[in-house]
Amino acid sequence: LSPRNWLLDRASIASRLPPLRQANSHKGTYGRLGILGGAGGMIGAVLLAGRAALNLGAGRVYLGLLTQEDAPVVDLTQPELMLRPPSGFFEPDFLDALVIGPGLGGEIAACIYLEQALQTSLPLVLDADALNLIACHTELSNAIKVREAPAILTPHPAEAARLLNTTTVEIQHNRLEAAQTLARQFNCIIVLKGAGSICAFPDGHCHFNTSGNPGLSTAGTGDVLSGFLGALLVQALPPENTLLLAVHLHGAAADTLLEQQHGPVGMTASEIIPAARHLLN
Ligand code: NPW
Ligand code: AMP
Ligand code: MG
Repeated sequence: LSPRNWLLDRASIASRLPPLRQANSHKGTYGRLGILGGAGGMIGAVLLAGRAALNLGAGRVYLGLLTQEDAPVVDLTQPELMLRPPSGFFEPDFLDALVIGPGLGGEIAACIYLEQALQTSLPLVLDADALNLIACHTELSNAIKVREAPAILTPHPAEAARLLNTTTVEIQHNRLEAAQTLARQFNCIIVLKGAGSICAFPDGHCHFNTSGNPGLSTAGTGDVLSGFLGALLVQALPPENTLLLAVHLHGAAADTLLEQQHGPVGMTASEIIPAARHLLN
């Protein structure tokens, strides 16, 4: 650790929490989030992100699914979520922030929506297949670099390897350097996920997360993190605070489950959501 690199622990998030809710607030006070992804076979990724966003306090959450066939029109377990055609997400003034990538896939429609997302002035969370598309298309990576609005990129080690044109093993051997390179290269905020996630900023400073456990090593936990990030962005938390709070809370929720239940085996992404809500309130 150097003076520019800090541990991200419980004490460091205390000053980064969103303000307490005002008695006369309404859903409009807490923002409108769009989440775009969910190609065939990966609809669950968007549903998890959407449920995560609602439970961390987003005022309204809209889900845009890429899948054409047999697409659900409502989430019967979480009917508060609004499922809409993704094209409507780009109407002027419809959203306050956009998460794009969970289960997005790599089809041409995914590429077109990502290009549109990068052209907006919305704060963005770029996750999963959005990162894989950016790794493959120079025009998309250039579009990020020239954006002025904030973007948070959330690669796991394999996604980081694709972005940096290297291997997962190399990333894991040089995690700090990889996170810093990505932040500088894209001029964006980065979380390089995995045990001890590293949050890196374009000016070179980093935070090492201390929460979390191997119970999180299960499908969908990254999708939940992207929903947490989106929820905090639409509640107007500054992007740096959004990243640090969401990353720490996500791991801390898993730690609470580990303490309260029988161990890490069989922990699910869905269970992280109410545990994080409980910690935030
Ligand atoms: P290995 O196996 O070690 O070589 P992919 P994905 C590596 C959606 N989902 N440390 C590891 O590589 C996502 O949103 C949908 C080291 C692993 O095999 C995406 O859109 C779900 N290595 C899409 O699926 C739930 C690590 O990465 C490889 C690592 C594909 O995303 C699941 C996998 O990466 C999923 O979220 C670590 N900490 N973490 C749903 N319910 O709809 C990862 N790796 O090939 O990018 O696949 O992450 O599953
Ligand atoms: P993804 O691979 O996109 O589903 O994201 C997985 C999430 O779980 C990330 O937030 C990781 O940091 C977290 N995670 C996975 N495995 C571990 C682990 N062994 N310890 C701590 N966090 C983990
Ligand atoms: Mg993921």
